[in-house]
Amino acid sequence: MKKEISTNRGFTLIELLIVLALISILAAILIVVINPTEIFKKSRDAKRVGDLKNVAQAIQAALTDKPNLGLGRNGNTECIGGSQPTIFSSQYISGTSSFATFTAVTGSPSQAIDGTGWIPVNLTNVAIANLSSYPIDPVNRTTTPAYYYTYACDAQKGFFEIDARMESNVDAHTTDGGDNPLLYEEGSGKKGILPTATGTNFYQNY
Ligand SMILES: [Ca+2]
Repeated sequence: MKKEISTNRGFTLIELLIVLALISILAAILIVVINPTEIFKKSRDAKRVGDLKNVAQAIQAALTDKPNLGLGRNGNTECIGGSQPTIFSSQYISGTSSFATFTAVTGSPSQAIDGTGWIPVNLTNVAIANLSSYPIDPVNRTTTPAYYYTYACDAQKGFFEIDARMESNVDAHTTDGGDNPLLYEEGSGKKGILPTATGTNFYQNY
């Protein structure tokens, strides 16, 4: 009778320890070569660019479908040219901006697209605009260094602008076709239509 020799031998403790040591050395090398903090920053910046492009395209499509669509609140009084021009933001900002007539939005931001959200444009009955909620910044913080989204509109011209601040991809601040070298801008009002969004005009706590 042929004797079967088992080759299914388990690892010894020493072998396991050696493998674990090798894995930890390789992980340490990877962390040195690839900075995970920077990877996360770039990932959040990619989301910011995508979010702003999506919102701008949704509102632009809605305007094409419904040219009289309100871009602000209260009959557009909170757009530029109205009696209470407002900077809407994805995170609560207290106080006012340095641009005298601009007042930061107050209250807890909502992502609703029915006109009650942090962006006041009501997309509820606009089938062409395929957006389920208004995105907020992945950090969404208004304390220094602040990262949040802002929105403003010019009702008379029918223009709007949505801005974000990049953590790593700061080149996007100057290659977006807008007029503010400190923010990433999207929307029909990003170039010379709305007041230049430098410094605290559109953004606080850089
Ligand atoms: Ca810019």
